[in-house]
Parts: sequence; C-alpha cells; structure tokens
Amino acid sequence: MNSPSLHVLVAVAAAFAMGTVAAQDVQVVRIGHVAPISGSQAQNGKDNENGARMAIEDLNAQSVVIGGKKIRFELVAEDDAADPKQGTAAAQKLCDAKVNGVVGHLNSGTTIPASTIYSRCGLPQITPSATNPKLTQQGYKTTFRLLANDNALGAGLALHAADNLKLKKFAVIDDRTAYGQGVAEVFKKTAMARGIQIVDEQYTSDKATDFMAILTAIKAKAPDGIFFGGMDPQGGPMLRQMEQLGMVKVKFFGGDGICTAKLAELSGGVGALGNVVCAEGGASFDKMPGGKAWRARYDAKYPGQYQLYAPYVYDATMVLVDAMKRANSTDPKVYAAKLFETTYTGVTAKIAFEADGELKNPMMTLYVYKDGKRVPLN
Ligand code: ABU
Repeated sequence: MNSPSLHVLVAVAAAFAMGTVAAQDVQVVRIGHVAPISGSQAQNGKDNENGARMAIEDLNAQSVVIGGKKIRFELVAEDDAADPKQGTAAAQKLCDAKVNGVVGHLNSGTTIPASTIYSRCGLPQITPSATNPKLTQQGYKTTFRLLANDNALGAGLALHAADNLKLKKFAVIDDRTAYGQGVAEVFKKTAMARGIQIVDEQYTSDKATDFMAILTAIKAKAPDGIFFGGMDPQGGPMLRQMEQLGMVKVKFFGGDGICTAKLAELSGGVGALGNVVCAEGGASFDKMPGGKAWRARYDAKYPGQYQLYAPYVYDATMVLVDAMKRANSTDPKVYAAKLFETTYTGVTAKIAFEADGELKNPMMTLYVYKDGKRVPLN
C-alpha cells in the first residue's frame, strides 16, 4: 500500500461524505397546482400556473429553511380542463404523490369535489379563484379561499345595477356550472329584492359558442341588462352576438369569470364590450399592497399572459409556505392548523382566514371596459 493512494481514497470518501450531508440537508417540498391548461379556459389556467411558477422561483431564491433543512420547492402542475371528473382525478393524483400542499383548482365545479379528496388525505388546499360559497360550507379543515365569494360578487353587481345605474329589467343567463348557476342565483335574488324585474331566464353551457337563440328570446323581452353567470369563452362571443342582434344598449353584467383581460379579444372588440360591468373578488392592482410592482414583474416574465387570478395564485403559494415556516414543518398534517392563524401581507391583500377557510375582510372591485381595457370603477 502506498500512502498517496490512501490519501486519495480518504479525500474521495470525505468528499462523498460531505456531498451526502449536503444532499440530506436539502429537502424537496412539492406544491401541487391544478387549473384548466387545456380547453377553452386554458388562457386563464395558464395565467394561474404562471403565478404559481413565479412564487416557486421567488421562494427558491429566498433559501427557505424549515425544520433545520434548506428547502427546494418544486411545482407539480396538473391540468383538469375545467372538468369535474378530471378535477377529482388530479386531486387523487396529488394525494397519492404526497405533495405538501395544493393551490387550486380554478373552477368551482372542479374545486368543490376535489376539496373532499384533499380533506380525506389531509392536504391543505387554497383556491385562488373558485368563488362558489358552498366550497367552505363543508366543514373541512383543509379548504381555504383567497378572494371574495359569489355572495359578495352577485350581490355587489345587483346593488350597482339597482342603486347606481337605476336599471329596472334584467334577463339572466347561466352556464349551468357550479359557478355560473350560483353567482346568477345570488344576483337574481338581490336584484329582485332591490325592485329589479327579472324578465327572462335562459341557460347555456360552458362549451357553447352560439347564443343567438337565447339572445333573440331575451331581446323580445327588452331588458335593460343581461346578467351572465359564466366564463369569458362564452361571455366574449355572447357580446359579439348581442351586437349582431342590435342589442347595443343592453348592459352586460357578470362576475369574475368574464372579468378577464381576454374578454375584449373574445368579444371581437365590439361596441357592446363598453356595456360590460363585471366584478373581481379583490382590490384593483393600484390598491393591492404589492400590486403594481408585482404586475410589472409578471408582465416582464410572461408578456401578454395576464388574465385575472395569477396574483392570488402567487399569494396562495406563499401562504402555504408561510404556514410551513410557522409550524417549522412541511408535513401537511402538522402545518395545516397554522393556516388558520395566518397574518400575511401578500401581493393582493393582508391575508387572514375565517374559521371556515374564507378570506377575512375580502375586497371587491367592479370593472368596466374602456378602449378594450379593464378599468376599475371603485
Ligand atoms: N370565480 C369564477 C371562476 C372560477 C369559478 O368559481 O368557477
């Protein structure tokens, strides 16, 4: 045996040992994200996923340490195509993969059934966009929402129609989804309580693109406004077809599902876009704690892709990790309870949760479209 070889072996063994220690000191934490990345709502789903990716990148740049270990965050991105069955399949996949937390889903129709699966496997879930109130009425300790729900959106829009615009007659259309049906119901109830007459009710689906028959029926009832409970892939073409039918003075109300950057393009930029009033369950960028600076960073990273919910997704990701830090654990069963004690100033708001998982003191902003761009009214 000559001693130089022994030295080399010792050095290599030491390096391996050091490498092993370093590897053990880094823990991978996986955050699941679910949204429709395929289908007609893909532009909204992609915007959401961008928000999650941006948060993961920022977290990794912060060198977060939890439980004495440096954490490397990874995003596990799933596509549910806005379909309830694919939504539950994605939820089961994330439970089976033992991810550490979930941001999503985008749609109420997928988020509500998925929440049962997350509750069963003890995985905290924060939706950045699903607004049907039923989500948080199930008594789950793993379900959280980061924006105002449809009780606020539907009622706020109805009060604006009745009290500010003094509109008297509305027709209501919904797309028969959990979101569309729910928000339309709240609008209708509040509008009627404020003296607005509902002159017609029509139904469509979240796959439809031809609304001529239902709009023709509504036109015959001469409403001052239409409330549409649904999403922008239907809202845009509906506006175009209203214009074709000469319904150029009819107000077009809707919740956050139509209140996207893409609505202008989907409507073909018709004059009827100027009749839109829609609501978002949060503050406008100008009034968000970190809104303007965050939006500038988002636009630089993902030019032209901003739609609506990305800052809520970003905050939802940060809020999960904030709870892990306070629990000093990335174990969902340990840190879940800490989410209820959240006091986190995010991009969108000062975030704290009610006992049922709803956001405390959510804001709401009404928007109109001017020159093809969303402009806040309040
Ligand atoms: N909040 C409108 C879009 C998502 C949903 O609730 O279905």
